[in-house]
Formats: sequence, structure tokens, C-alpha cells
Amino acid sequence: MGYRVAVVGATGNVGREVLNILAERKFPADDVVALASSKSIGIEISYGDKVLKVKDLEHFDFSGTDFAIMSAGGSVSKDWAPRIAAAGAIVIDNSSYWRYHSDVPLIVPEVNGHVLERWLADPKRNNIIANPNCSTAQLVVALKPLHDAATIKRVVVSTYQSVSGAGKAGVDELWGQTKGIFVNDQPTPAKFPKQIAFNVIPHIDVFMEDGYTKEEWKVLAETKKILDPKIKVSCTAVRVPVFVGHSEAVNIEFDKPISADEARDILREAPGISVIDKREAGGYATPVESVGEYDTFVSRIREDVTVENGLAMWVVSDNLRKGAALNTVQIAEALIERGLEARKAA
Ligand code: 11C
Repeated sequence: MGYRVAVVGATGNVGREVLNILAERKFPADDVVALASSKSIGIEISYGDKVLKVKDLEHFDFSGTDFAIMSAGGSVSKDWAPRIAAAGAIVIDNSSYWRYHSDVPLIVPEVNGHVLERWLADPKRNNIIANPNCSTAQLVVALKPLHDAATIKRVVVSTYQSVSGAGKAGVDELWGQTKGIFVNDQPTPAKFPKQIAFNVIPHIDVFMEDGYTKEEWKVLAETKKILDPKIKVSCTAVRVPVFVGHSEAVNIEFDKPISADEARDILREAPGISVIDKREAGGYATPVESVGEYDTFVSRIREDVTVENGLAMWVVSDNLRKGAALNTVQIAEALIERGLEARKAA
């Protein structure tokens, strides 16, 4: 018997990508339903070679649903995740709302999928699993195999984040400003705080008291929760005029030596990673090549000679896939691999 999946927030960039990925990966679903708020009822969206009509979240009966994959924003997740979970479905939530709750696992299957075994066996589990921020997901996939080889003490990461991380409004703003500049229209920032076309903006999400932004804090807090609370992380998060694909320049300090050659060999064998690292023009990954891919790409691996036991590298991934939709589907797959059975239809 197959699983019943509800995609909540199905009309958004990430919700649509969840449907694509469920179809592409032939997720063992008997039934997939697209849900959104009442204003989207009846909108048609693709699920493989089928077309689904969006249904109203408010009136959907979740009894019998196995997985609710939510990408509808924090306030919807805050209200709806507990209600859906109480109906017996496992909620896999893309928003940041549940990520930092101590009783909610924050999962990147290649990194801490093992946590799900204990979670599944816990009769008191609250049925909510969180998906990390896109910048964190690709970072921890690349750090994990290196951390296993030589314990990581400190990470300094600068992100180059695409506008799709800010949703459709971000994509539209880059597109509109780029076209406008060619006809001498003055760019009017709306979604972003400054002009994004032909510019970069060192500010994502709100400012915190210590001067870091919330986006930067998320990378720190989530890396600790997923990988190791002892790792120190400093992040500078920057929005760049790229449609899809986040990039990261990462400097890592280990507790013992690890050469660039060793790191390259380790990363080549690691799950979810493609190493593209020729020391020549074009011998590295850029965000454009990451679009539509499952893997996180690691390039420019070299020893950081400014610290003891240091490495530097460049990490690129499709932020709508590994950073969001793909990871949620992989969490559902990881639960099935660990023995979760489909519920009997209500
Ligand atoms: C961005 N990383 O690029 C953000 C989007 O906490 O899930 C995802 C925010 C989050 O703007």
C-alpha cells in the first residue's frame, strides 16, 4: 500500500518543487493532494504528467494522510502543524517556526538521518519534523564528512544567496529591475532593501541585537543543532542578483591537519555531494549549473594557510531543491526506509 501525501502551500515556488520532486523520484504515493489557502482553490498545478487542482487547506480532512509537507510560511505552520500532526499525519515543515524547538528534530538525512530512528520509536513524539534554512542545508552536507574525518572547531561562511530564497516577489524584483535598467527606469526597491539588479546586498532577514542578521543566526544555530553544538560559526549572508542557486565561501578550522587532497577524496565519496574541482578556468561549480540538481557541489578546495589545520572551499546548491523541497522529500523517504508504514485509509 502506498502513502498519502498532502503538499501544503502547493502554489509557491517550493510547494511546486515538492510536487516535481515527488514525481521525479517516484515517491511511493497512492495519493498526492495539493493544498493552499482558499484564494488558490481550483488553481491547476503539475504533479509529473498529472494536473492537480488545488484544494482548500481549511476544509481538508487529514485523517489517513501519512505526510504533510508544509511550505506555507511560519504563521501557517505555527497554527496548522499541530492540528495536522494531531490528526496523525507526520508534518515535514519548511518554515523556520518549529526548527529551534527542542522536541522537534531538524533533519538533513545525509547528516543526521539517524535521529529519525529514535524519533520514530518514541510514542510521545509530536509528529513534527523541521527542514533547515537553505543556506544551512548545503553547508552541513559539505561539512559532515569532513567533521567525521577531523573534528571541526570553527567555520566562517559568506553566502551568496539567490533571489528565489525570498520567494516569487524576489524573483520578480530582480527581473523587473534588470529589464528596467536597460530602458533607464530608476529601480524601486520593494522586496529587497536596496537595488538588487547589478548589485549585492549584505542583509537578509532582520537585524539582531548583536549586529548579525537573523539569516546569519539561523546558519549558526541550525549547524549546531544538526551537526555539532560545539562548532563555532560566523556567517555573513549576502543577497546576489542570481535567480536560483545559493553559493557559499567557507573557511574551516579543524582540530588536526587535513590536506586539500584528503578532503577532496572524502567529499567525492560522501552522499549528496559532487566535487567539481579543477584548478583551471571554469573548473568549479556556479549556481547556474546547480539549478534542477539534487547534489551539493563543492569546488575550490584548498588549504587555508592563515590558520592551523585550515581548509577553504566553495559550496553551491539549488536552494529550492536541497535547500528546501528535495530535503523534505528525502526526510519522508528516510522515514519509510526506517520502517514507517502507510496508515490505513480513514
Ligand atoms: C533566503 N534562506 O534565501 C532564505 C530563505 O528560514 O527557511 C529561507 C528562509 C528560511 O532568503
